[in-house]
Amino acid sequence: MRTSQPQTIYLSDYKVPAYLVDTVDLRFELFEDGARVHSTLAIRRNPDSQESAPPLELDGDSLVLESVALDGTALSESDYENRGEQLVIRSVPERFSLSVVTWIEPQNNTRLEGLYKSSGMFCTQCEAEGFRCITFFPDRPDVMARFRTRIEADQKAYPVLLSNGNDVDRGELDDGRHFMTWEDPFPKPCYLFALVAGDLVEKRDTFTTCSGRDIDLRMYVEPRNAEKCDHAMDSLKRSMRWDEEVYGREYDLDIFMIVAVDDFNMGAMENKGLNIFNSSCVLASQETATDMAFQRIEAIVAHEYFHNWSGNRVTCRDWFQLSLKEGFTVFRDSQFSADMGSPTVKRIEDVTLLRTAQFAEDGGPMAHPVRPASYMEISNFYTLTIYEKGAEVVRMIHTLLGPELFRKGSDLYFQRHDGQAVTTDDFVRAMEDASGRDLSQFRLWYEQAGTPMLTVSDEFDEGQGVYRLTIEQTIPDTPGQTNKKPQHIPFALGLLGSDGQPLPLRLASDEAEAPTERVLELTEGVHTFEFHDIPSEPVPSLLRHFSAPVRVRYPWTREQLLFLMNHDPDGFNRWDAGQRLAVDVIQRLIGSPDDAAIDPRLVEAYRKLITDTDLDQALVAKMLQLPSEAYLIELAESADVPAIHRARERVLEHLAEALRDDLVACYQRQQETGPYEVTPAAIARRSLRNTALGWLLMINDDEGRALAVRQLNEADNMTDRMGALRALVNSDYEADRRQALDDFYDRFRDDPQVVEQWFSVQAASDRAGQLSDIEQLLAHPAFDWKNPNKIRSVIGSFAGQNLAAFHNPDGSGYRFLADQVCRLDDSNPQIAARLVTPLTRWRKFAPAYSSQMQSALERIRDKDGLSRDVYEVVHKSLAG
Ligand code: B3K
Ligand code: ZN
Repeated sequence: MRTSQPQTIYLSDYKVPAYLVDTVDLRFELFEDGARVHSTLAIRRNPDSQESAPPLELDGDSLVLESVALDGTALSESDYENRGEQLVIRSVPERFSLSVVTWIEPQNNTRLEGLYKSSGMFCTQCEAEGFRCITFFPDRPDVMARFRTRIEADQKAYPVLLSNGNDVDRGELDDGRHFMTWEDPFPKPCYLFALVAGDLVEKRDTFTTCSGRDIDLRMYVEPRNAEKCDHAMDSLKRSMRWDEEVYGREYDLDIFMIVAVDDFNMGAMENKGLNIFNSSCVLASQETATDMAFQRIEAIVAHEYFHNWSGNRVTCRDWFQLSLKEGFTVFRDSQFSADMGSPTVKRIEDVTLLRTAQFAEDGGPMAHPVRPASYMEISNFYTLTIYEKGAEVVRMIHTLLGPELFRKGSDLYFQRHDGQAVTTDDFVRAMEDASGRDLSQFRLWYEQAGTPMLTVSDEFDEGQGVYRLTIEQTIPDTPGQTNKKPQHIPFALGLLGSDGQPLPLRLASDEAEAPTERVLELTEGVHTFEFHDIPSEPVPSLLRHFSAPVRVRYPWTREQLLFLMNHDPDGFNRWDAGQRLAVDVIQRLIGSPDDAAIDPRLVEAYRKLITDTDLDQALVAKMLQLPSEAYLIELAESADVPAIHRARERVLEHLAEALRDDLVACYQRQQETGPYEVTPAAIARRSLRNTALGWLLMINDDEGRALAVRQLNEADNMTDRMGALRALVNSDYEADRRQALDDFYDRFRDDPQVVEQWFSVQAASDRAGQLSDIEQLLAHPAFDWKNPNKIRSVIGSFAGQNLAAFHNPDGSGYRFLADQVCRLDDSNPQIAARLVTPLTRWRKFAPAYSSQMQSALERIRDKDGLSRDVYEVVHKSLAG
């Protein structure tokens, strides 16, 4: 817990560590009332450090210090200073061994950082600064050591004892206890340390690497989850193969382990050789997990596995470099998912997240560069900017270099920095050195926050056959940053002729063979490009594949958007044109009378999507999703959420009424024929069917209702069951909704992952998730204040997805959220700080809302003993 005013930490203050640790020898004695940790460190002065005879400073948090010995001699209390958060020994030799014994209480650890208990098992989470909650240590990623770990525990309660590396010893002890010793040959920062002890079942498989080594793959789960491991195991093997084929990366240890735990602050953690997962991000079966969950699990398993190279073998010098491993690894997992499924759909999903949530972050009070210059609490910087924008930055390098040079660059990066803790700049330099390209201006993407805005205008000179495109870039001010420099932006585009055919893009009139798509490189404030031999006024297809994380402003007409929806060879831009058209229609309706007309062209465009079975059905399934309320808010100047919600619902209802018969036909056409599969085609089928169902229930269609009830009872998979449940929950059929929810709960009450979905579908619904309903969910016996998934599925879904209810004009939603944040701040500050996010956006909303959001933030600010996590978010949000 915080004892003083939180301090700001600056990148510019970085100093190399004064001492290095070569080896760490750990012995854990695990008991029900606590754990004793014996640590012996082999320490030596860092030859690169300029300091002369610096004191040894070790980090610690919530530790009871039992003893300290230097080179085997016990130190007395006058030899060291235990400042609580630091253990300082003023004078130490050049090279020595330090033995420290600490006592900790995992059973009372509700922050879920360091060593804690979850469903009766011991587990750890050390990134970013959790290792200091286990023992005193220089808890920074540029101190890399070889770890040896002995775990001792009761044999019956904890038959499985795991840590990083290879198991080298095991045996029995007195009193029914046993031990196991693990040794990790690869030096690693302490944030990658992990320990697990529990009564778990083991699932085994093997993988033969490209050089012919057999790797032992193991998953450890609670016995009731034994049947839910296959998908993750298959995903792991696909990831291992893919990383060999696409990046030339082979796995290094002989064992790779995955453990599922129920109480976990985030999705998963890439500890060396021992990945720990939130149960909801690894366990799946057809009956209990939706298609989305299957895809998410595959992506997260891949992401954590890929970290073995991008993160573990080559790690971060300091936490300002977090995107070095996260941005690159998200880019790698998105390439993997694209290869495993539909690349266009994957791109649409990534861009949707980026444009709604990351752009909002980049335009809000917590905006920070991909490489931040300062922070108070590093846990607050595991953000969409570090992860998703960071991945977009790597993607742009890939676009600028092309796949071959990019691969040369990544090979050089891994070879040059293997075993080192490095910076984002080292990554860019490897890309430069391998490709010969100058990326100095490109580096601004790491330094400047804010989403660049590209304003595009064009003119067509019919006489000359020249089409001129002018692109101006501006980057908005963000906290602490003004007057930004133009960035280096790859801008992919194509031009379509009046017949819908792509035109050759001749940048010079004498260019013979011209491509129909080009990547223009923007480096200045304004650029004008001329395209020659253009027969008639073209329709531009701008920023294809979303080639840069920017906003584009161009005066599209609805005709142009409809034309692009039908003809653009870039699937992503077809989808984007549809989104822009729908946004335009919805925006015009906001605040207008209920009988205002809705453009019939939108209806016809959607009719074509629903009825034309020759179209790519996976793309169609995405195109049918109207822009979300969150995205419409992001686009608004001063958002009135209930008005946005009404306008969007009116468009949905209008579409559903006009297309009613086509929707029923679409539903019937998409019936499942074969066994359940998670392929793009099958996912699209289920998505289309469930979209049709949802729309029919929006208009209280009795046939739709009957279809939903039948689907709910007969579904053989969770996607269809959840699709029907969601449709009923969001409908006006109140009795059916209640019945459906009760039946569903009775069927799945023993499965926490499904109960989380059950909470979430209600909390996110404007029909079933009014504030009084949310309060009832919090009082439900299955709700658990210690379990982050439950908190997210009720409170997070309400504030993040049930936007009309959260933004109730009476301010009750805001006060409710503030109260929950204050309550959680004591038990789990990381989760509390995440939950504040919707309030931090107060400047986006119309004054009646924003003033009440500010009051809610003030209410949190005034809580006694506020954690550093929440302090930082709340103070930055209220500032300025
Ligand atoms: N590296 C972890 C995230 C750790 C978050 C710590 N607050 C998971 C991941 O990104 O792979
Ligand atoms: Zn990661």
